Amino acid sequence: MDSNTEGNQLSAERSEYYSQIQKHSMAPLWENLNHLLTPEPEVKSVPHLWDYSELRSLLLESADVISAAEAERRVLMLENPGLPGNCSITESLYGGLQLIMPGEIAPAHRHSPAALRFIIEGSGAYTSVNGEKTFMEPGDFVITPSWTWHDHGHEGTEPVVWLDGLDIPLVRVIGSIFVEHYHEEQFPEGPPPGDSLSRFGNNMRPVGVMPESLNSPIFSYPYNRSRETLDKLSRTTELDPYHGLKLEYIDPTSGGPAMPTISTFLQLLPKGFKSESYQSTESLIYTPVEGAGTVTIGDRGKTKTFDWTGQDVFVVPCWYPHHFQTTEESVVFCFSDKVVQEKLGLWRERRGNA
Ligand code: 1HN
Repeated sequence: MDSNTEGNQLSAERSEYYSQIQKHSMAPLWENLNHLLTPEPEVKSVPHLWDYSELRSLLLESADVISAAEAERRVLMLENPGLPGNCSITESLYGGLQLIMPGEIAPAHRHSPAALRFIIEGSGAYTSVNGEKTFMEPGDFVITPSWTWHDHGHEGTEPVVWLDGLDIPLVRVIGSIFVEHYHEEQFPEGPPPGDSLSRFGNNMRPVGVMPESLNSPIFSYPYNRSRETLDKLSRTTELDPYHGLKLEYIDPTSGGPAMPTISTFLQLLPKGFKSESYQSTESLIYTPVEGAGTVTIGDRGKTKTFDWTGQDVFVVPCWYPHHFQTTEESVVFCFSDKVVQEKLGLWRERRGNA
């Protein structure tokens, strides 16, 4: 018997054995070890950009297809091309563009996954979280913590669009998904708009009040405040070669991230800035607010460069080296699963190509 025949016999024997053990819901680790443990992360999601100027009219058309009330939430999900059918923009996070038209109401419900909103266009719409309304303007960052009642409404005159980010894929893998519908269309009105921001958003807090949840009690971070901060700091702060001027949204009562499962950032990249190559294990979803530039994502030979401008959305998956180059002064929002990875001791970064 030559060695080849011997090999074939061996593999026939093995596959017979594998089908025997499969009947008992068992599988050989030795056939899987190499793809289970890779020297570096290998994720299915791929770098991708959604060009808002290209998809805006399709998004607005969804208002003719279905009402917000019928849809419950009228959202076009942004599905990563590497994860089709998964309702995921990256391995751990969900992204979608939500449209609300004047006069519409998206009815009250609550769920265990947490949500963030980043406003893309329009004004006059609000979201209510446990009865407190927040009117939303482009560039505002708004949080809907896990298991809080929320509904959306629109008292203005133009379409309003925001980017939804949820930790659904992460919560789903754990299994802890719950949803409940409120018995009326809207949750009863509670504190006046802006109440939480006055209470906790001015570096003070009411005496005797201890934070009750893992979430920031400020659930709206208005763009005008964040933008002004970036503007002031950019005059006095040395730029980070990898991040430009990057600020994290925090919970003022703890100093930690604003949400327990999603990290959120706003970043200024001056005109003509070229960042150094950077990679980290967090999967990032970006949406520029102002300005324009490019992002180059990937390794040797397999790089992709995307042109971006305000309102686009793009993804940098886990462990992809990337760098930015701007043609205008730019402000960019991004969110990721960094906070989860840090809590689990899994987050890593690599600066430069070393
Ligand atoms: C949801 O409740 C909202 O409340 C948006 O606006 C997107 C995606 C999946 C599941 C629930 C919202 C959602 C969602």
